[in-house]
Amino acid sequence: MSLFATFEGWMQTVQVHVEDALDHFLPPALPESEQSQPLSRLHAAMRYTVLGGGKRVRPLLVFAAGMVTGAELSVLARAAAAAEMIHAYSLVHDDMPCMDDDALRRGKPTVHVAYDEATALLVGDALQTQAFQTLAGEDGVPPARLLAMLRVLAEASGAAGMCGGQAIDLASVGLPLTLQQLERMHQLKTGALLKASVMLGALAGRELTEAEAAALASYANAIGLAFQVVDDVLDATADSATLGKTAGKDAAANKPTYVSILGLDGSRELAQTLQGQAHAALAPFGEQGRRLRELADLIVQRKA
Ligand code: GRG
Repeated sequence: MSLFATFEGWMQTVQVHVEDALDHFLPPALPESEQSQPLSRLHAAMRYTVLGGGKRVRPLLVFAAGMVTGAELSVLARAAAAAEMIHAYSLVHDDMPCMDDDALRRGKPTVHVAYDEATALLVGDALQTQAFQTLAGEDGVPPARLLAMLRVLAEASGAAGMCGGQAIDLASVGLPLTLQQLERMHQLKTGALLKASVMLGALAGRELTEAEAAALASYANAIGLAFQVVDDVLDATADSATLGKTAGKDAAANKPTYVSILGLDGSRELAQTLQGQAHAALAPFGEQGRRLRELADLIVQRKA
């Protein structure tokens, strides 16, 4: 996959690789014979959840970071599929009535609506373990490196990352959070998995120096926050058809957001500042950091 293709061409190539990898690593579609019916329904619901939708931002970050360290495409495909499975599981659970209670995701009925609540719960559980099974099956990196990759994904997904952030989010409805508290929540809820995607891609290739690892972490922190700031702006300004999910939910649920604290202009300014920080952090990587730089731009300029 050439570094010198256009960004759009590179993105399309990555997205095809990722779609193939997800199709391959998800449990297969089963015939609906009587004996296999419950399993066939679970497999179908997992495939409904993951395949053919979403912007694939986390897989793109995995592949872009892999270009910095010259990682093999097959290793990146597994890591990207694993990160996307964790993300997809979090969306399924987040949409359930006991959490954010939403009926629309990626332009389709959410899993508990298309199937039922118990299936949605199981889809999330099974996708989470499938992610680790997928990554653990990699034999193209040294075992110690693979262990480090598994740890990065586990830490980002669990109580110290996404689940912890979700707990803070659920407890924050109607509360006047400070900017610092809001930032902490998002660092965990969405930032941790975005950062893990960058680190997974980088770990898939050559050894990083400490300074390089710190530079990548700083890039990842900036784009993780920028992603959320832009999400809040879009939630307040775009329509549901464009977003493929219910727009205006945060205000309706009385949730603190960047827009509620900084206003629209202040939020847009912050997103641009974070974009600048992300670019600056990539300086040591020169041309190898090009795809990461372009992804930072995409995250800040996206319209959905
Ligand atoms: C349920 C454990 C658990 C965690 C849920 C990530 C998350 C935590 C909830 C998602 C809620 C939400 C809509 C957050 C805003 C930012 C975000 C993660 C948006 C969805 O990610 P995108 O825009 O979605 O990358 P696609 O569909 O493009 O993959």
